[in-house]
Amino acid sequence: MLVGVIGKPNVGKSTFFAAATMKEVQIADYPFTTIEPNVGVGYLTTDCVCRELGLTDNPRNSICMDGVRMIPVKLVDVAGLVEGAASGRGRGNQFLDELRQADALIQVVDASGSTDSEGRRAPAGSNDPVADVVMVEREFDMWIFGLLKRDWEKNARLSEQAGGKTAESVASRLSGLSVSAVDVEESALKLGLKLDKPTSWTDEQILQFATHLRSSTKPSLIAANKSDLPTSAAGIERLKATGRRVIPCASEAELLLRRAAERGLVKYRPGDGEFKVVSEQSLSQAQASALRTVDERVMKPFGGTGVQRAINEAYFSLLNAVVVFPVEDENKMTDKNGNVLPDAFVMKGGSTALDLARTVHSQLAEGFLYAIDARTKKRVAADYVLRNRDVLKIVSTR
Ligand SMILES: Nc1nc2c(ncn2[C@@H]2O[C@H](COP(=O)(O)OP(=O)(O)OP(=O)(O)O)[C@@H](O)[C@H]2O)c(=O)[nH]1
Ligand SMILES: [Mg+2]
Repeated sequence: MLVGVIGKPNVGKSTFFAAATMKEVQIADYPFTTIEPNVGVGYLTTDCVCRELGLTDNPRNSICMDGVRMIPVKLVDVAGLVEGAASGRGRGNQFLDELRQADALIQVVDASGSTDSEGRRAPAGSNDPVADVVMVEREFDMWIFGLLKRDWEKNARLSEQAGGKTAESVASRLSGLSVSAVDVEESALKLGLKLDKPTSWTDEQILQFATHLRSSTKPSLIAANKSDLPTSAAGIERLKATGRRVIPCASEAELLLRRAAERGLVKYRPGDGEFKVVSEQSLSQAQASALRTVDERVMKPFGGTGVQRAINEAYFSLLNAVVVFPVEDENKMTDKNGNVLPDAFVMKGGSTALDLARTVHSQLAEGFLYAIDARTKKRVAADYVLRNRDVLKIVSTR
């Protein structure tokens, strides 16, 4: 699964990405700092099962930090998007192409309203963050619309003459966007559009259809960034009033805290609602003052920086993902080398025990017999739907 970071230029996408992945990337106060996409590994966090089971674990594919399991997940940060991007303005279509593979999107917004519609610096509070969200969504929709419109009439006539298969033909035109024929059918049904009569669809209907497909196949949430600035409070309220999923976010503060934690200056885990200074004496005056500001403007009013929360919600709320712990010995909760709770896998919502087997090893899936719930020692079948924090042993002939 892949989450894309999207938004207008200069809103803090790369700062969000850098904080989440600790990768060094270019960050600057002007539009189009990012040209080529940054791909990196961030973490999804969930309560580890080690404490509940009274175990000291030795994770292999993930990290356990004081009872919080951190599982690597892929993130991609792309160039900023401006009005007209769908028809090639700015970095245009190319970066939209880079988001094809994304399963969900985090739209970073400058909630403080201190950048204009093109991402140039502007007086704080002068720009409406809701307008930015609408622009970004519209460009995405126009891009899908453009893909659909290419040869629409010709393809529509052909599929009418052939009697059906319109859903397949539409899905194939959006290939790479992970849109299936079923997604196409669902969107058409919801909008009352006749798939057996595509020649009758107006441009307006095709655009509505593009919007529906975008929101159903690329679910998104809003990271209302720069929440540390005074004008952000109003921006966050406006964004929330649209009914969208909004998470107040302070990417710069998260980046500062993670770097300080890495250097041993503070105790802070991604997602924590507070941090502790390890020793006041080891901080320079500037560091102490920066940390105080983060505490006053971010941690106290918002209960956290929001970066980790945005990633977790993208997986858990938008994609209904679950984290599952496969083990080979369901009594000791270990792998064959005796590592306790070695792995944690992120699985799409609705995945089954057989899907888990496939993720662990294709041979395990080929010889799949059943799985054992390590907590209850009960057997579950191939079609058992995984639940968050399941600990399972897969029993296979291979
Ligand atoms: N006050 C404040 N400033 C921030 C925050 N996050 C980012 N910034 C600043 O916003 C500016 C733009 O940050 P970037 O991360 O480069 O933004 P971007 O969206 O990747 O920009 P492009 O790549 O040009 O589209 C920089 O000056 C950052 O320091 C934040 O949480 N609070
Ligand atoms: Mg950038």
